[in-house]
Amino acid sequence: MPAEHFDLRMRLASGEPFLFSWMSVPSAALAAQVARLPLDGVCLDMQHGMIGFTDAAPMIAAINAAGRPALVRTLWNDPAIPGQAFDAGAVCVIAPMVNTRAQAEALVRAAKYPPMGSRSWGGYTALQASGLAPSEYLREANRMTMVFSMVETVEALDNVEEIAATPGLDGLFVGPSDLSITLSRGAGIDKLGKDTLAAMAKVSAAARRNGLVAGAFGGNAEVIKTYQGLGFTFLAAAVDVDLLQWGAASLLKSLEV
Ligand code: 3PY
Ligand code: MG
Repeated sequence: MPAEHFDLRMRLASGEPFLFSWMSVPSAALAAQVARLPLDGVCLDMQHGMIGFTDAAPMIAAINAAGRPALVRTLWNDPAIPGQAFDAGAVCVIAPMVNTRAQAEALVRAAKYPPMGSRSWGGYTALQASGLAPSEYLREANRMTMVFSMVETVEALDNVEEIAATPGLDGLFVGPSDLSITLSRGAGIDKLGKDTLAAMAKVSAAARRNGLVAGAFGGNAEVIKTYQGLGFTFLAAAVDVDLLQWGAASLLKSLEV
């Protein structure tokens, strides 16, 4: 049996909300703290955060040491990256800007061992983090490790049924900022706008129809609650720098007389 925090699929199968922090700061010391917050996991943002792979590897180790699932939002839908993240001990990859069925198939190929895909062997750190012997890891990896394709453009929205039916894909993850930017043809970011929410309802329904996990970037309580109302269960709850700012603001507020 893998270590409990390593079996994200089992945890998500309960259908209970999974709320995770979103890190942008490249620090293993901070990751160790963030992993101990009362949230369900930690995602490293390697697209818009300042985190490169040499930063991510010790951060993933710190998150695993705290007994939480480590997730990675990759820089791009590059076939080299999912295997590298999983080898380092992450259990979930969220790939940005996946717009077509062919791109979703390429993502799954990169993330899974044969016969589902073409991931290459070498997960030394993943063996320690999971507590599995090599043969057990090879047997369990395609089930344990999860891969989400981001739906964050009008093109992806138009193709969402085909993308959601991609064999081996585990979930859809909405990037509401980019989605609202493309829906409005660059006019603005509106994570709670009517068009954004209608688009997100379509994504949630496609996920449900295809047995996928419905995920999205939330970022604050109002957005999280609204997205939960649309059926999203796997939600980025808050960014590390926002948590610090909110903490300071709440301290000052409680000092007011
Ligand atoms: C988006 O909202 O576009 C995202 O990628 C979340 O960070
Ligand atoms: Mg985005």
